Order: sequence, then C-alpha cells, then structure tokens
Amino acid sequence: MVQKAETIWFDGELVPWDEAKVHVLTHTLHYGMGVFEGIRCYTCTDGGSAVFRLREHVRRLFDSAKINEMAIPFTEAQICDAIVETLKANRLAEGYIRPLCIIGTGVMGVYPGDNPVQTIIAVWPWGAYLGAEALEKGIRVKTSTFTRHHVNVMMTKAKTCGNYVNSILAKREAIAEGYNEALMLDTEGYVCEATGENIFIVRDGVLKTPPPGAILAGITRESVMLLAEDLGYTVVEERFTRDALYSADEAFFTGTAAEITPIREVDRRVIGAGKRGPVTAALQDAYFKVLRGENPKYGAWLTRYSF
Ligand code: PPE
Repeated sequence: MVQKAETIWFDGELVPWDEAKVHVLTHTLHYGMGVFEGIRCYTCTDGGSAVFRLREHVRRLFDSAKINEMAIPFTEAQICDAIVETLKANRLAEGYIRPLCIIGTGVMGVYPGDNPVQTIIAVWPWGAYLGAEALEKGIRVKTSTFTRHHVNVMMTKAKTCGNYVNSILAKREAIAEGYNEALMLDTEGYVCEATGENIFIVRDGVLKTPPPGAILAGITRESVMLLAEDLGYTVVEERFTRDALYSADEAFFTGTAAEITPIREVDRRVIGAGKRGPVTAALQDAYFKVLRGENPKYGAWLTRYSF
C-alpha cells in the first residue's frame, strides 16, 4: 500500500489526501492519454533535503505533454514551486514525487476535444523500488515475451500513462515466473530497457547502454553516464543484443525509483560473479553522494528545501 501523506496538490490547491478525486468519466481513465513524472527527494548530509534534478523532470513532463498535445495550464516554474510547496506541506524529508497531468471530463470518445488538462502532484515516502536487498545483492531478470514499443506506435520519448500497459504486462509475467524484473527488447530484438528502468552493461571496464530510440531517455541514465566518466570509465551508447548481456561482467538498471540496481541473473545465466560488481558499487556510491549533497560539482542538480 502506498504510504499516505496529508495533502495532494490539485490544480493549484492543496487538498486533503482522501479528497483528491476525479470523476469516472475522466478521459484519461478510458484511453490512457495522460503524462506523468517520477522524482525523488533525499535528506542531505549537511541538513535539510533536496529534490534531485527537479527542473529536468519538470521539463520532461512538459515535453511529454507537448508530444501528446496536452496544454498544461501552468508554467514549468509554477510546477517546480508547487512540488516544493507540496513537499513542505507534507513535511516529507525523503520520498517520491508523482506529478500527473490528465485529460478531464467533457466529451467522450477517442477525440478528447477541449476537455481540460488537470494536474496533480502527490508525494509519499517510498523505499527501495525493487526491495531492500536489491541495491546490495542484485536482482533476477527475465527477457519478456512482450516487445517494447516501436517508436512509431507509441511516442517513446513521452512518459505517457498508456505506454505503461506494455510495462505492466511484462512486469506481471516476470513476477509470476519468479523474477524481480522484465528485460524488454525493442522491435528489432535488441536490448531496450526494463518496465521502468534503463539498462547498462559493463565489460572490461567499458559501460554500454542502448542509445536514445525506443527507450525513455532516463535522467538517472544521463546522470550515471556523467558520473561514470568522472570515475574514468568509457561510456558508449550502442545497441547490444541479449547475448552481450549474458556475457557481461556486470549489469545494472537505472531509474528514479530503482536508483542503481545491480542485475545478478538474466534468463538463468549468472551475470559476472552473481553479485553487485565493483563498477556498479562505485557508481552507486558516487550517485548517493550526489543525492545527499556531498559532491559540490553537481550541486546544481539539487533543489534544496527544509521545513
Ligand atoms: N524507462 C522507463 C520505461 C521508465 O519508466 C523510467 C522511469 C526510466 C526508464 C528511467 O527514467 P529516469 O527516472 O528519468 O531515470 N520510471 C519511473 C516510474 C516507475 C514506476 O513504477 O512508476 C521512475 O523510476 O520513477
């Protein structure tokens, strides 16, 4: 169960958690055209808290809305401010932030007409996405029978609600078969991403991640690429096949929710030593230092707040 907070920001007002409701004829409920973000905030070592890469996430929310021809009746700056206001109102020092824009009621039918775009911002405490042990021990992954979206079937650069039906199908299948997460291939059979994470492999100290294409270009992915270069690793954006993953020294997923999660097994093949590898561990360490405000080089990635 999601851990309740007190209030949810709803079109400019903070409303009590239990009263943040929409009508059953909300267009998005029927057809899936909505856009959202997932953002995390962390407590900092020197006190207070910080939202990680707030502006980049809010920018992607607006990009997603533009791609889907949804006009958000707020500015990016207003949404950034509203997120901080919601965190403070709920006194949330560390957790997850979920902005969501939906198409409201009005006409029914696929064509959404002039139905209003409604915006909510919910925040709640959320621990490790793939379980407490996952960050340390790694997870077991299975290649999905479901293919990731083709770039001309869904707009893969948009974080659209409906895109996640494909993710849910794959995730349910993986969990039902005893795995923690699904690996999704693109329509040509190359490794693409997971249901809510990007993927990296490491071989001989070189990191590889699929290029922007059918993937959601993750903000964690970009952050990890920069941190890996700081640590002296070469990073290439290049397509690779599942057999390259099977024979990698290390593999890991990145995402706001999943952070940096090691992969210890794929399709019954043990990856590397079958536990978190040294490159993954070094990147986790560098990433958490940034999130906790311990790396001044990336101070601009943090929006500080306290209450
Ligand atoms: N690919 C997909 C499909 C995806 O949903 C995410 C984020 C990523 C890659 C990584 O993107 P970024 O967070 O910018 O590094 N998935 C969000 C939703 C997860 C959920 O279950 O809901 C997240 O991590 O917040």
